[in-house]
Amino acid sequence: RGLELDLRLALQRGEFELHYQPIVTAAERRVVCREALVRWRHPTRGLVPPAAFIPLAEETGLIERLGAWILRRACRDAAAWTDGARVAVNVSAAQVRHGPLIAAVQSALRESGLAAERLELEITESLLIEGEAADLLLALRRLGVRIALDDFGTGYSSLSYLRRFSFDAIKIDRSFIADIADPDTAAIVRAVVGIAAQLGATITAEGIETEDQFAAVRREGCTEVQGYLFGRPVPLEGAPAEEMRIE
Ligand code: G
Ligand code: G
Ligand code: NA
Ligand code: MN
Repeated sequence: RGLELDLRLALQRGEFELHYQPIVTAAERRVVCREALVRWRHPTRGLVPPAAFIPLAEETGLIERLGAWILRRACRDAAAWTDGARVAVNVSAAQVRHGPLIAAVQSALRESGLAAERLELEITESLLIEGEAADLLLALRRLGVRIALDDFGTGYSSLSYLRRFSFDAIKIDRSFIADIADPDTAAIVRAVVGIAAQLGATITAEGIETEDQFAAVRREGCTEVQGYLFGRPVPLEGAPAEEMRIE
């Protein structure tokens, strides 16, 4: 496939960039975290969204090198932030299958000097199905990085994962937020907020687009919020023009 060859070349040429979306406190709208979202600046196709190349990177195993680059870039960017915000990096199940994630996290932290507790890895329920998920999460914990359960509520057995693993943050999937005007959905969000509080996890509401949705999640007790209402994923201001090579 043409795109696969392009992807290999893109890794060599450094055509990837990270955009960041803020996660803010519900109380004061203070930025406490920025989620890194990868984009491919293709020479002819323009800005390619991750849905168009992450699955291919996973199938071909290129996700190992791409994932390692994303971690290094995100940690290096965050180390320069003066507001002390965390950086959140998405990690897919295939990425875990294809490569030594622990080593990539360790070297990204070492190289950047970023404090481990400022790195948050966002994992989905599908990653937890992997055989070695428990060992992996334990090893990451020992490094001191934070673990967030992403898109909570969309998997097959969300509650059983909460019982087996411990998380620093739970991100309620944006499908719940889109529907939060419905009293039953609001009741589910309220219950998840209660569970997170009992487990000592931060609760983040994703995909907030309107003031009404923001008011509703605040009412239900969400402490951190993310969505177009607060900011879209954008390149860092004054992002260095110089490219960081992918090894
Ligand atoms: O940014 P956008 O909404 O187009 O992202 C679409 C999907 O791609 C999301 O599910 C997101 O988690 C995933 N994604 C974005 N950036 C990364 C990344 O750096 N690594 C991985 N594994 N997935 C990513
Ligand atoms: O799967 P994950 O939660 O990592 O997906 C993150 C994706 O969600 C990003 O690609 C981002 O562009 C998208 N996103 C972030 N905020 C909003 C929002 O308010 N509305 C919608 N529809 N998508 C959003
Ligand atoms: Na995410
Ligand atoms: Mn999510």
